[in-house]
Amino acid sequence: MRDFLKALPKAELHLHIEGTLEPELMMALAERNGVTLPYASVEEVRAAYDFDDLQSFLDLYFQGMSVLLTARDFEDLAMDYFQRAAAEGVVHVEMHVDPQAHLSRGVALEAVMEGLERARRRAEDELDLSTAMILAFLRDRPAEEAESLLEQAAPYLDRIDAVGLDSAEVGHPPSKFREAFRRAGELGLARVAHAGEEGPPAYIHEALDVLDVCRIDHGVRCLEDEALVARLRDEAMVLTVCPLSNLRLKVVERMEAHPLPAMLEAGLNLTLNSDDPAYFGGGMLENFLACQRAFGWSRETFARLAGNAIEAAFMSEARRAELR
Ligand code: ES4
Ligand code: ZN
Repeated sequence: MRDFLKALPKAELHLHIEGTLEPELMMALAERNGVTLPYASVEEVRAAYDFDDLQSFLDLYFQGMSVLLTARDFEDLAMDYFQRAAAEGVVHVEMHVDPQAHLSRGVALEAVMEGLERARRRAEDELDLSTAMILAFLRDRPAEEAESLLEQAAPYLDRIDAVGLDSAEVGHPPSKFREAFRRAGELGLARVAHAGEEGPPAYIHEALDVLDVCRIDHGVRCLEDEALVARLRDEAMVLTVCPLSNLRLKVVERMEAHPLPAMLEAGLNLTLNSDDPAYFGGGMLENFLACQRAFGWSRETFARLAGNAIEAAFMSEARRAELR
C-alpha cells in the first residue's frame, strides 16, 4: 500500500510554504543570516513542537520564519520542500504565502516574491512539478492591512492564483474580509479561506456567502451543521482536509476519531493535504499513510481523493489532462 500511495500522483492544495521550514534549514539559515533562535540544536527545535491548539503552533510558526530574510532564503525554503514533495509523488503544489508576516519584519514583498518565483521555475524545469500561489491574509490582523497587501501585490498578480485567509480563526470571522475578497475577485483572483478548523460551522457558511470562495480549507467542523453538510455536498464544494495537522493541533484527539470517514460517507468533495509538513509530522505521503492506518481505506478511495485534488487545482487544462 505504501508503494501504491507513493506512486499515486498527488496534488497538494493546502500548504503554507513557511510551514515547510524544517529544523535543519531553520538552523542553517539562522547561522547564515546571524539570527538568534531560542534553540541550541535541531533536536531542541523538534522537541518544542508539542502543540495544544492552533495558537500555540502559530507562535512557533511565526518565530521560525524569522530566519527568512532574502530572496535566496525563500528560494531555498521552497526548493527544499519541492524536492521532498516530488520524491513522495507530489506532482502539483499550491502554496499559501503569508506576506504580512514578512513585511512586518522589514522583509520586502519583492524578496518573498522573487525567491518563490525562482523556486517555482526550478520546480517546473528540474522536477516536473507544477505550482500555484495563494496570497494569504492574516485574519488576526486588521482588514485594512489585507486590502493594502492586495494593492502592494499589483506587480505580481500574474503569478498569483488566489487569495486565502489563514492564522487565528476564532474571533476573526470571514465577513471581516468582505472588501479584500471583493477586490480580489475584481482583480481576477480566485478565493479560498480557512474555515471550520477551530471556528464554528457558521464561519463556513459565511466564507461561502460573503467571500465567494471556491474551496474551504479544513472545514472539518461542518458535521456539526446538517444543513451545511447538505449545502457543501450539493455544491460539490472542495474541502482541503489536513489529517496530521488536525491531530497535532488537537482538533481531534486521535486519528481514529477524525471526522474524515463520516465526511466521506456524507458525499463531500474531499482532498488530503499536509498544511505545515515541517511542524505536523510529515508531508503528503505521511498524511495518506496516517489515513490508511486509521481508516483502512481502499486504493480506490485514495485514488478518488487524489483525483478530486487534480480536478480542483489551479492549473491549466493541458496540465490537468496530463495528470488525469
Ligand atoms: C495554519 Cl494549520 C493553520 N491554520 C491556520 N492558519 C495557518 N497558517 C499556517 N498554518
Ligand atoms: Zn492551513
